[in-house]
Amino acid sequence: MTISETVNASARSSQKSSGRLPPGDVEFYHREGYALFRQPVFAPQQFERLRAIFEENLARYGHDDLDTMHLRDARLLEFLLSDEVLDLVEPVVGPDIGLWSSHFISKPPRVGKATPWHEDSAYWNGLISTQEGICTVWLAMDEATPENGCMKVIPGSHANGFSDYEEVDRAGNIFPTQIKASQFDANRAVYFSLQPNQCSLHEARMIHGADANTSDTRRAGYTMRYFPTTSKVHLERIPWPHKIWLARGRDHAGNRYENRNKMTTKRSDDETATRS
Ligand SMILES: O=C(O)CCC(=O)C(=O)O
Repeated sequence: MTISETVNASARSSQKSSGRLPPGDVEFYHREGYALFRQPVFAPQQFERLRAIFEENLARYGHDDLDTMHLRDARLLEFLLSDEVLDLVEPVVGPDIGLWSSHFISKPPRVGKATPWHEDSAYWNGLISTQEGICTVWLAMDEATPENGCMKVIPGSHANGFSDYEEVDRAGNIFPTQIKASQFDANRAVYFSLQPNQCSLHEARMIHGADANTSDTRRAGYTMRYFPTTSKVHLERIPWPHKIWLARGRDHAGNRYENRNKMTTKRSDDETATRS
């Protein structure tokens, strides 16, 4: 284990599981690499506001250009930095949380491409000091089913994070590569059917993907991604313009956050923590 992995592990083991995930689900997440939250994440009106922002951006940019939308539309930060989401993330990431990224992944009816089997960690290799502890909240914007291409995962596959990949047909897939079939047993896949405003959480090293949308209904999800701030984000190595936010707690790794000087932590409710 590297030093930063050790710090991450100890941050997690000392955390309270007082958030929105029951302790059993937290333990399941660490063992299997994912958790399902089949309750409304946001209050109905708040979710409708998020959906309206999503529809506006979809109409403006199209299905294929919705990555890191919060860098273009600051209204999304209300949701990405909300207690509703961070209270789900804290029990698995720990008390000190950074906002790593976000992406609306929208698959239109009938023509939506597949998300090939992959590990997020393989795509982020070298951009952050460790992939351990990074968590994605996948919020269903539409109902997600096996027919319209809901998320699918291989339980317990988050030990490695760097499988062998091969090229895949770009026309039918949203990424250019997939994990070689010999590396895992696809028959063990678990499909995440979700209602709108419910979510799943998965660990960055988890093997996961989604089938093409062969149904008559759209499948859109909002991926909200978080890292433990014991990890160092190498912004200078990220080959696209990127920014990170301190979402909760404090930094341990000398990261440069967009909101570094204006963070109010939830834990110290009345206290505004000014950071230099
Ligand atoms: O929504 C999808 O199709 C895939 C999502 C995904 O790969 C992720 O959240 O990391």
